[in-house]
Amino acid sequence: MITDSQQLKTVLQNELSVVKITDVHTHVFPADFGSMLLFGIDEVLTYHYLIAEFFRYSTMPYGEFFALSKSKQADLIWQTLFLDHSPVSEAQRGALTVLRRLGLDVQSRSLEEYREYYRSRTMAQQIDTVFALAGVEEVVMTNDPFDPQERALWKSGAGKEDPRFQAALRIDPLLMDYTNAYKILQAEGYEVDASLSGNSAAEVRRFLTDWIGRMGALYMAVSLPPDFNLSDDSLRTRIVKECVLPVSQGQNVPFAMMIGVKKLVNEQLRLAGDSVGKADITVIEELCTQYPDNKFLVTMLSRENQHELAITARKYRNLMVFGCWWFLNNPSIVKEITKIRLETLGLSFTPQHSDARVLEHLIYKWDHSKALIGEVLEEKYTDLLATGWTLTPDEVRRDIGALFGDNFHRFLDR
Ligand code: RAT
Ligand code: ZN
Repeated sequence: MITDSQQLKTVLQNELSVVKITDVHTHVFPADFGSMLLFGIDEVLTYHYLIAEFFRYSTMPYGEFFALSKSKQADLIWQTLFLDHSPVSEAQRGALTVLRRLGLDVQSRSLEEYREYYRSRTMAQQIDTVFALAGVEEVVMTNDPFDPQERALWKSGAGKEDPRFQAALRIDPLLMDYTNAYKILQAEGYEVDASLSGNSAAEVRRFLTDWIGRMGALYMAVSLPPDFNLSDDSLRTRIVKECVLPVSQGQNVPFAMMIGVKKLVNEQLRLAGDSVGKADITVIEELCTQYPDNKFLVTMLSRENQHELAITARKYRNLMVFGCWWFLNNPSIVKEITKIRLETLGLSFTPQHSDARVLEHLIYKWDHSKALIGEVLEEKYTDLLATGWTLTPDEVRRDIGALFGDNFHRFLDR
């Protein structure tokens, strides 16, 4: 039985340090994907979150920066974002958490010393080290069959060896750029046409089913603009209704929607050039109402959508809310959103994913998130104990397990 606040703190810390995390959305890959897995200090420093921050200070022409080698870009970012200014932003702090947890000397401020550490590391060793430090048991990747490099890897049988890496079928091109995507389907032997007529919808369903099977995908995913809706008669609406939803239901593979991205508001920043807009929650209500036998995983990018998203999840058990996505992954906002969700949904959601693009991101994203979620849980358990309710360490373990993976697996029901 937990009897006092000190004991509560200790139990929480212990459980958070041993919980085996399922990271439900990342951009990392297993070793047999070779160069698609980004790792190392230069990759950490050239994260697109940090590139955006670099250009807050630098007047360098964008093209000049992107023409540099990765290590030269990293040199510039280190100088500008770490040496010339104190690294107080969340992404800056993240890079330092990575160095510290890898056992490197943050005080030395020596990028060369950090690079030296990597000279003796293999990719396979680094994967083991990072997973252990982050407390991550498995990650769900972002797997794009429209990417020629990735498509070839899957077809050659890659991606099946390491069970720590689970697949998610990413279908942005199909929904956001059908006029080009259909050509790729055609080249792959699917009988589709530009206007989705005739047998096309059935062929798109066949394509989705084939790729879910080939990857063993846990869910299908797409990132969507703030104005996403299904009330128009666009090709996107038709593909969602005639292809994605039937396959999603038939294969018991949820449809994950990540809503609220304004793509490339500043094209010159490339991957760092996307922004955020407030979306309309109505589309989620409609989907959950009209397709009660479908399962939806949803995260939204704007802070303004978070309360209504939590309320919507109260209405629909076929909706699993997940993560504090991208621009929301700031400590102040993670705490706020996690509180809203706990107060609204109890423990029936998935509070965080890492969105790691570089292997070592797993370390900082989970270190920081675990601490924040732990603080919110401490507050909520303290309020609970004040009612006279009793709590055991086993119950705390159960609750933390639910938040960091069990809810997701239960929702998948596979
Ligand atoms: O957070 C990010 O790195 C974004 O660029 C995207 O990856 C986003 O999470 C996505 O999956 O589209
Ligand atoms: Zn992502």
